[in-house]
Amino acid sequence: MTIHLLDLGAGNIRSLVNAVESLGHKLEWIKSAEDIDNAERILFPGVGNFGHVMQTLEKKGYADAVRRYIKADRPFMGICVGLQVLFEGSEESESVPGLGFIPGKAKKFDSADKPVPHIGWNSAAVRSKTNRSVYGLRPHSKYYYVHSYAVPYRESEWEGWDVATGSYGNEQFIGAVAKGNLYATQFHPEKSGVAGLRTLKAFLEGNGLSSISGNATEINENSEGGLTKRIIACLDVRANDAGDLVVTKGDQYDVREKTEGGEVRNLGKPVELAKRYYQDGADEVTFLNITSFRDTPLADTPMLEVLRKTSETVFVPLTIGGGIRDITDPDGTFHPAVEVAELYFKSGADKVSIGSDSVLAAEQYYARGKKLDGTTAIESIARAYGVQAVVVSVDPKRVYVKDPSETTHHCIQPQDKGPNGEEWAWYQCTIKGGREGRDVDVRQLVTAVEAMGAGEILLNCMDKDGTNSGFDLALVKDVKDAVRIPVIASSGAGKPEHFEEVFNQAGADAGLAAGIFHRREVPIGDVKSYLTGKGLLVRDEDG
Ligand code: 1PR
Repeated sequence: MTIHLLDLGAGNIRSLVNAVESLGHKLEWIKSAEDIDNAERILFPGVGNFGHVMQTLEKKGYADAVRRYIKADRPFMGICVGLQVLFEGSEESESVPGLGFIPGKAKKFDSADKPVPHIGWNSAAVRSKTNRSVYGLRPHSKYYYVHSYAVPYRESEWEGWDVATGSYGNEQFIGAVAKGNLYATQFHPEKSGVAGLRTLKAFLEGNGLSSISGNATEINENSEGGLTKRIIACLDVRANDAGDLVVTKGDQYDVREKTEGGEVRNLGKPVELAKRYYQDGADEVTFLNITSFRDTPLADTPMLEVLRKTSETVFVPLTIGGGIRDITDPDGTFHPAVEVAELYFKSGADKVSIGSDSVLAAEQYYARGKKLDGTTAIESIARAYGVQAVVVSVDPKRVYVKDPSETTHHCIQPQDKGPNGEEWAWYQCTIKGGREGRDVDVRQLVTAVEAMGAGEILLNCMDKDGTNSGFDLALVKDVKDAVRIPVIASSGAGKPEHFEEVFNQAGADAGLAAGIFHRREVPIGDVKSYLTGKGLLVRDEDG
């Protein structure tokens, strides 16, 4: 059967298209209201702002056709904002009514006790008391969410609907909702691994609501809610001396072998390794193009092809870093950062990670007296694609001091003392892959980029990178205390215990590693089972 895609052109739908095709279905794009009237099965991935999505539906003349289609109980699946528009409205756009098929309204998560947006793997546990399976949703499965607004769950309001919920802090929200042939998920099935593909398949094949044997109460109430800690596999990618794109890995950012000739270490092919990590249970895959400061025409950037290929088989979020900034091609063609990012999103990336450019932007922010000017890569990309799509990658190096009074920079006490027994250090931000230190400390950087609208911090530490000696707990904790956005701890992971430390002692939201996964020293599954044994919530490998 042909599936019709209602795409309003607002973001990365390559992954959804790939997911549907991987399940053996053909997709066609809706181009007119008539296409909606004639469709047999519609997928609606709403992306971006609620008001904008509703207004675009109206402007294109689709809203009435969608209303007719849903009223006739024909198969329709909304995703993310595509779920929210089925409700009466959203706090995000107070003056714009939703389609109104489901009672209730989306509200912004309360950020007093937790980071907003809510990013990561959470439950969609079915609440209804009936004995049936709802689109293959399983109580212990985890699904990938990225959103700031959600419909709060109130038991009394759901008569006649099958509802699945997640919980975030002390808020319970709608993760999925179904009635007849109408199904909608707040999470992204195309980014939710095996569990996501299972629910998508149920919709595509018309197996939404079916009776199951067994005890419904047990299924409904035994699920663990809440956001999981994420385990991220990171692939540093560059061309080796023969010109082939390889995954490499440095020790304190030096990626060349210590032997004579010093070749670039080659740990595998990017697309193959990403697929392996997906199958092993990585919650996200990050690619860093580590020699992006070299000039290449934008369209020839080999990472675009890596992303296109990877997104065909990897159904968890993909982040791409390296070279996200304003670019001028060797022939003089100028590309603003938002255009560079767009090319990556269209190739399958869910987030872009900005390193060097964010340090330079922070310098200017302080030079202007902490004023935003709206022109930075972070601001322009966050405006166009949402804050959740913008990660800032930090490459700090310790500068040891005997006493904090020796510097105006923010100092902390790392676990390791300096070469002369110093107990304090400030963390200097670097650019160009650690090649150049700037007069900005990590505290200054992360607070500035949070103000600019970064959605997440990827916190490396050059002193720890490749050492297998554990994350820099003091640094991670210090950054967690300074910002509200999620922090991914990176650099130094050597064993599962290190992840537990960084989650429990430093409060990291995600742990990222490279070397131990590339060298097959510690499988991702071992990290997760260790964390489960310690009572931390993680996503199971089988989804
Ligand atoms: O500055 O926006 O063009 O982005 C360049 C990106 O490339 C930055 O995110 C920067 O971190 C990264 N990068 C540049 N040079 C290197 C290098 O290694 N020579 N890699 C580099 C950064 C650090 C992590 C690594 C963790 C975990 N590598 O990505 O994966 O430290 O490693 P471990 O688990 O083995 O300890 P821009």
